[in-house]
Amino acid sequence: MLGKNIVQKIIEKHLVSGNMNAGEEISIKIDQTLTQDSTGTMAYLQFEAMDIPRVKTKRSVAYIDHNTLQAGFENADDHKYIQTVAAKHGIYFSRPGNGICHQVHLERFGRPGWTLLGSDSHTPTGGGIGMIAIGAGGLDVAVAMAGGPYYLTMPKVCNVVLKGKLQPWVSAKDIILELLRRLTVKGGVGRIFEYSGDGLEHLTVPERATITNMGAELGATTSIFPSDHKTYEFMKAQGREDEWIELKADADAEYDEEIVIDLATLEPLVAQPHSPDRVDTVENVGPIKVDQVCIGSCTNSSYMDLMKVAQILKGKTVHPDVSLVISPGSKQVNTMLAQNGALADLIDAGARILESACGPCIGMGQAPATDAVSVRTFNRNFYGRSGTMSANVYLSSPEVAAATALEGVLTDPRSLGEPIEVEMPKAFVINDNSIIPPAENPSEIEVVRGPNIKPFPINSELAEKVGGQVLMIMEDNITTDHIMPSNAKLLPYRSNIPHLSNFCLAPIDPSFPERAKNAGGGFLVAGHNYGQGSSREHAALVPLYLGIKGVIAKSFARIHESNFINSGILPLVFEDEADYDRIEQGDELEIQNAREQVSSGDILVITNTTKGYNFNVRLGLSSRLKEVILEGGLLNYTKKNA
Ligand code: MIC
Ligand code: SF4
Repeated sequence: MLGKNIVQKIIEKHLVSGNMNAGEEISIKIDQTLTQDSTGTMAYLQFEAMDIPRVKTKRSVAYIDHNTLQAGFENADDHKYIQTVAAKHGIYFSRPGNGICHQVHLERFGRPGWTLLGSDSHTPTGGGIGMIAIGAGGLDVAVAMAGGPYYLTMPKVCNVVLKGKLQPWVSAKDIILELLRRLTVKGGVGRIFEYSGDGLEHLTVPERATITNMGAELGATTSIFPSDHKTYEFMKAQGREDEWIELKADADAEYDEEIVIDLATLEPLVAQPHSPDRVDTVENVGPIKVDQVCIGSCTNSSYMDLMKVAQILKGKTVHPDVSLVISPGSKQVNTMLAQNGALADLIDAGARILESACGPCIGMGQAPATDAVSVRTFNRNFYGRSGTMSANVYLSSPEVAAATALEGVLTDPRSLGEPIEVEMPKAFVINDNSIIPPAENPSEIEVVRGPNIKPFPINSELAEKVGGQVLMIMEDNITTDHIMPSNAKLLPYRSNIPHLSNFCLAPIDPSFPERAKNAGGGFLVAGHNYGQGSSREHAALVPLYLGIKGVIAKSFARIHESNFINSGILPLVFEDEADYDRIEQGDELEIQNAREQVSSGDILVITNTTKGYNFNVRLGLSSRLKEVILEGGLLNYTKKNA
């Protein structure tokens, strides 16, 4: 009997169906769920539609962290809805101001060896504490809350061996940027990254979480670290040592792949506009002039990160041409910075302190000036995401960001001299008074639905003949920020699909929504990795609302593809990539006998009736997923099989 790696150990314990062979469909039991407010309203509307009185998970938490700019009534309406629906159905509610879901979950709820499903693509942050933590669409999370298993394709497990120790001023962010440099934003698709090696000895849980967080940018299913004495130290400092278990790979564990990183050779890195994998050393990119520096987000807003920043800024002044904004990751981080005086150091240096929330990371405020350069400790620098189309966003470690804020140009922190040391606190300040437990008498709770909460579209069963026009042809790596942009003006409408539909794919072609409406829907065509980035199912629900029947691409990003299936939209892959070059916008396509073609095999024939030729596409789904497609989506399927 061969030894097991950590991924196999946890999945085996949670396996509901299938075999753990890479590429096969499995389903696993989910211990915990998390939602945040921008995907949460939809997830809870879907949960309500299932008619289950109380969640069946061990712990479900609803966070408010995205929509905290309340420029109108919309966001506050959503908060009220989520708070009341949570109270009624057995869900813990993390109030606005308590922090970013992934940071708070790591501090207060994450447990080694458990599974977590979250309606946010950075849920893998929990891998830093030894969880199998996966991002999914809201409907999948709703099903998990209802006690259903989570279905996924068993990924390959890649062993990432971290050797040695980082040099001073090089940090965890540089490790994950190095992986992005090597593997690109598609390099992790179909994989889980499991970390090992003597380098782990020098990485605390929050640093490990920075790495697992940004594994999402590799397209990975998730990433995970062992649970060792460093994990114990962190959990003890969080007053949760009784929840710790040891978790390590067997000495003879096998992996599908291996990558080795010699930590001592890494240098401070940055990802250049507009993709997290356009990585180079700070030194090579050079001292470009910077207008804005943002420190925070679920990637780098921990106590340790901000203490480093405070030490760098202490007694100095932010460069006059730079706007420095800082959003601490949680109430715990904020309180501790305030108590030990570091907050005063940040304010004194000229930093603008924002509330503990996603903020500028999702374009909720702090949009940079025209043509500005913004250096951010965040995880995504997709085109337009900052809220300013002409801005150029770079991603870096907190050390690079702080040094840059002082100098006004992109700065290698090694130029600051003597390295700084920040110790993990022996005890974090614990006060969970912003986490409201569910109601003891749920029947007394009335769920509050403001006028911003509109019904969501539900597909009907797949038709015999599926036809329509090619409405748009797109290149590789289109993100969900292109498909369904999020910014301070749009994010408040996450419960309002009709309103959002006016902005679908607008960053690529502003005329798209109107063209789609006039044509009564149709098909989209795309290159590789279509739909990378966010888990937002709005990037599927809005196209559904616009009548999109199928998307034909060279390949899809994992979460986006399942959001399509859950909505009953066909995610079709070109059998021969040369066919991508033959199609033109405006061509009429037709799938004859669609139901039979979907049921009977993996290859479907599409006729281009404008040009008069047939081509093949692949719909390589399990028989269960084919049923979901035939029924017109997961909700219909779940109801039918309940
Ligand atoms: C993001 O980072 O893009 C978000 C906003 O957190 C999304 C969720 C969303 O679109 O609401 C994500 O990563 O899943
Ligand atoms: Fe929030 Fe940004 Fe993290 Fe998404 S990536 S959860 S928007 S902080």
